[in-house]
Amino acid sequence: MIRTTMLGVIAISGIATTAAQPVQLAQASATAPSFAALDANHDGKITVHEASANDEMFVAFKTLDANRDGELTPAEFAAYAPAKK
Ligand SMILES: [Ca+2]
Ligand SMILES: [Ca+2]
Repeated sequence: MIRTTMLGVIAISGIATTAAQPVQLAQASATAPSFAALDANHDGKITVHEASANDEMFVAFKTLDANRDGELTPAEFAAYAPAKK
């Protein structure tokens, strides 16, 4: 069966490609986003919606929003210190 053989080759090459690539995704997600990067509309504040673009930021949002107005100012954002390993 030619079809079966081809599927086998694709599966094997797929595994080889995955193994050859270094793990970079975890490294990228550990990088803290900048205030400017999160402030999508550049109004000087980060809303929950803007923070949701970054999983870690979204989780930290409630803690960082010191005055609980639903927005992060640069001063509030400055308290954000993601765990570094
Ligand atoms: Ca904004
Ligand atoms: Ca706030």
